Amino acid sequence: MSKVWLVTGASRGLGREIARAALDAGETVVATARSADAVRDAFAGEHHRLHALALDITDARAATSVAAETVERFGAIDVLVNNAGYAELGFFETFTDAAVRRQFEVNLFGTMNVARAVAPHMRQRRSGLIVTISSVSGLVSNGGGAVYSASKFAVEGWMEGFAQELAPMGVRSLLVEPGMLRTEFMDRKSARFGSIDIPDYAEAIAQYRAFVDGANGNQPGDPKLLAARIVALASQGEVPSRLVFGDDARQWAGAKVDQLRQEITRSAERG
Ligand code: NJP
Repeated sequence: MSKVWLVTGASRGLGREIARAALDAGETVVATARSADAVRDAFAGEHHRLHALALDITDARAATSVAAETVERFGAIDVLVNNAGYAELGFFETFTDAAVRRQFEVNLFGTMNVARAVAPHMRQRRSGLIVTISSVSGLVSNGGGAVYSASKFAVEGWMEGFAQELAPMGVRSLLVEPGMLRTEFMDRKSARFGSIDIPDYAEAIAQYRAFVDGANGNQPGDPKLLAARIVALASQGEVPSRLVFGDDARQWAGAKVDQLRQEITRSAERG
């Protein structure tokens, strides 16, 4: 029987590919973004099992009504894909406090809003899967990515614990940590840059922006492949708790684990 998927951030990028892959697998998909028209345009009459709804994830009430409307119309939410997000890129001191808060408002609190709206329904049914699109930047932080990483580390910390709370009630969790994916994530349409000029950082920031502009459109990760992996995993009885996707992500995450392990050992030696 067809399952019901609720996907956030489905107007483009990874969310759109996940929605497409689920539709191609025969599922019913409620695809959301801030504008329902943007979602409809992205799929342009492709599927009768696609239902586009407007959802700005920073609006907790809207998240609750989208979850309720989905359950009322389709009887269930089997899979939630908490995907919507964006990046504040640049050096920490170049961000206003408002920009840092906006990053958390979307990536952390927005993602929590949607989970909070859907989890009661899944608990009640003792069934469901929450897929959270985090990032390898939720495991590793680098200069230029401190603010984005802070939001994704927070997502990791929250979801790692919340998953344990949900597991006894039959609700499963998959945290996804992709490396760099060919989406519009690094495009000026999605990414934002720090706005405060600090001469000490000027040269490093110029290099960082050149890196971002050069990487935009040339990222190694294929969002279609990741979408297919997620849809395949969702149909399995046993879902892993994490999916680190891409050679770049596995390298960075592996190096971080090695470094942590060394530091833990050295900490013990120091007494
Ligand atoms: O980015 P992009 P991705 N409320 O810019 C939506 C993570 N990730 O697909 O409302 C609701 O092509 C926006 O919709 P719209 C990343 O952190 C990526 O790459 O129309 N929706 C659009 O559909 C994020 O969590 C990479 O503007 C909101 C979508 O989000 C996820 O992957 C690497 C919204 C963004 O599409 C998808 O990003 C990585 C809001 N307030 C993790 N704000 C990567 N691409 O390299 C934005 O490790 N959206």
